[in-house]
Amino acid sequence: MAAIFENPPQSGSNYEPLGAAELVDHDGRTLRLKAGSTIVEISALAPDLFRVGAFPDGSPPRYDSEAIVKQDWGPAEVSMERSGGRITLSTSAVAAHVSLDPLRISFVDASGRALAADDEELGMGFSRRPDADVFTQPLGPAPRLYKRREEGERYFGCGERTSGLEKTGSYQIFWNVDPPLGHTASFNNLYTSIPFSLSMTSGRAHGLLFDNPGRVEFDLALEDEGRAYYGAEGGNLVYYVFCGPTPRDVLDRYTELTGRTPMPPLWSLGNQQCRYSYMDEAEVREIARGFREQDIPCDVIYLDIHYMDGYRVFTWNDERFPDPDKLTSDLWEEGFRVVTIVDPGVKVDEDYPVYTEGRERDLFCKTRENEEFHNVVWPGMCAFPDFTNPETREWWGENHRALIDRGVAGIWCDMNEPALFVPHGATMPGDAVHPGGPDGEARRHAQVHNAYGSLMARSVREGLLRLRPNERPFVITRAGYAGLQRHALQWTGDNTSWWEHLWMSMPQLQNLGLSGVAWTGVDVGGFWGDTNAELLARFTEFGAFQPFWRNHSALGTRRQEPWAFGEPYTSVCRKMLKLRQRLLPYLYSLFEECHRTGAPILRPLLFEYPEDETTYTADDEFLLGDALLVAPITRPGIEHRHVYLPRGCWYHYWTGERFDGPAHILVHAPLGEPPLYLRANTAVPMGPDASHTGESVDPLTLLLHPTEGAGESSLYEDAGDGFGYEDGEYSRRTLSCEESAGSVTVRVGAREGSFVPQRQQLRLEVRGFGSAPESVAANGEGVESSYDEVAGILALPLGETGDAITVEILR
Ligand code: MIG
Repeated sequence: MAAIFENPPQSGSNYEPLGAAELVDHDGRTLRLKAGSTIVEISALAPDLFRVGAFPDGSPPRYDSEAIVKQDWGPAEVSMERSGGRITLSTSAVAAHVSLDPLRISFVDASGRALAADDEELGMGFSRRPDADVFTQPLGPAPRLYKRREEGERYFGCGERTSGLEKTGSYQIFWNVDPPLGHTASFNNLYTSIPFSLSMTSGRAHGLLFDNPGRVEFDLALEDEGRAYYGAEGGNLVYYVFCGPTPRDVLDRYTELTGRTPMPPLWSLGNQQCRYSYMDEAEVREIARGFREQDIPCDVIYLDIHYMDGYRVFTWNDERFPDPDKLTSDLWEEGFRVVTIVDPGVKVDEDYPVYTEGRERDLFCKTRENEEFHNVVWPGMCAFPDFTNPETREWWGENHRALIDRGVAGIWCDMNEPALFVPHGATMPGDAVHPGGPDGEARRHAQVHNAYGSLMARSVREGLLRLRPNERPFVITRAGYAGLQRHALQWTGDNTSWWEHLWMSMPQLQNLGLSGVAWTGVDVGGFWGDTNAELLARFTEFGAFQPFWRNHSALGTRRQEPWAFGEPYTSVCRKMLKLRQRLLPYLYSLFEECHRTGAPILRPLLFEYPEDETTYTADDEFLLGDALLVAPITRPGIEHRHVYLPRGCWYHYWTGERFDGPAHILVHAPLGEPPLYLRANTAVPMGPDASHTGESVDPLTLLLHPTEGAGESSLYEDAGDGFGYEDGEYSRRTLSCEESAGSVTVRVGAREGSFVPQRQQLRLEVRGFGSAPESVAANGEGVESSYDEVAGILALPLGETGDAITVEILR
């Protein structure tokens, strides 16, 4: 197999920046220029979003991409000015300056901040390979883009990465692979590629998406600290600049362009248990029983590859799982859903209809000699669906009937880099052919490689929507490309049961969140290798706060169900999983915010406190929404750690102790009490104790720590599944809290939307009272409240009518 083309980053051979350009045409929003035989277009899509495309050798501009969901941006208010050798394209927020000789593009926002300016010397252009062979030729010239690094500019994002949060001074490769037997912090590319960087410059953010699904490389001020390089092996030079100025603005616009995370079914936020594999029906039932006996909440159990007949996708192994219908319906009675794994490899087998049908309908990938492309994965020799073909996607989606009709609730897409076994750790060669592009155009694998996983996930989501139109699909993917968030959640693949990987989970998930992928999780406990009691307990202390929570481990490793190590570890896991269960109303509200605005659920501190540069390196702590700060213990035998608290007032969740940020503190965190801080005046909605999400809804508690000042949050609810919320069947209430001169005012806004929760009781739990309050009134009238002297907690019932409630408390 041909080696992947080495694209030397900054000092490559045969690189020629585009030279002098002339204006050919312009409409309301786009400048069209010509530099030699290259067409360059610069478009203002929105006041803070620009797109640049360069198309060499007379090839026509095109922007269709698996990453992009929004092509039509409606009317634009853009003005164009020309003076001498310079054209300026201005929106209300940003001006794009284009110097014509040589062609260089830069952006300046209304505050005068320069961002994403072309490097004066290197600009953008193409590198041509005289040595192009059959493998590289279809890719054409290699696009390159060089941006000046502004003073103090620091880089983040880049999707699923190993190592720390900040990516300044790093080299990033975007090429989906399945690293055999796990990865370490020195690995570069993993399963997913999101060629997007988020820059922070003195508190202000901008982003750059380099939209090319082939092999892409970034050099973020490594070789030259004065510039960043974005380049690909071939294909288009198309990039988008998101001007911010806050990280929230960047993510909002980025997810408008590439798609938002869909609303999840509520049950999928519950605890989930997996293993490679629960081998048969008896074992699955035993695990389910274990959760209920141990009084540990759980909503989902997984079936890994052994449920299939000889690993043939869309089949069942009759010996291990003789009656899947009965199994899934019995589990359902106990409050469990079943999720099954699906791999892309289809066994080459004349007696297997999935294969013969795929072959007859010509839905598989080909070799360059136009034969069916084969390689070995679990089932033995396999063919691989050409997911670029809409017909393949529809067919693949339809095949899920074999699982859905057996009561399976969700689908887990694995091995979709695609991962191949020959040679070990391989993926499809770059010269393999995807014959069925939507435009009837065949593409080389190298041109679409990183999109393969997203396209598979897309076919599953679309298939589930056709099979069960009234249910929200639950789809997990391992591989994907920019925009994958609109099809599936991402789990980060095969980590190892190491303390280092517990720590690394944080920067991994934070950078995914900064790259539009907010519904994420790592394998809790670690996948490869044997976990141990303390590691599992500490992993669970962290994992309870992930958007997607799943404990998963590999074949042949030590068991790691939450009760695997006995006391005190089982109790720690139980406590954390119960806490997560109680946090679901809060988490669900965050998912809705994410669905609406692209704001990550698990956030780096810099997302909320961009002006505070101390947060830029805070990669061993994170925020869940804006009300909770989590700082897990990630070392063995340690009970103390440093925590950075950003500005504002924070309360230690377990002790109620108050801290005023910004501050560096040392915290005591014995097993079972991971450092967790509640932001003052920000209500956190919490449900009751429950063994799974369907169990109980009463009461809903608004947990609050008031202090001098004010804060706001919100509670979002809907049916928890289905699409009624799109027609207004949801309930949103604002929650605000204000304290001044010893008087606390809590307001629960009137319900917006037509959804009426089943619940009967809403209660307020106000913490931090040194003595019983002098008076408590709701809507002007005295109310029964209870005061717990030891804990300093005041609790009172609030009516559940949906009307606005104002509570006044005098300390
Ligand atoms: O080659 O299906 O990342 O979660 O348990 C291993 C077996 C294939 C890799 C996935 C892992 C899963 C395993 N799969």
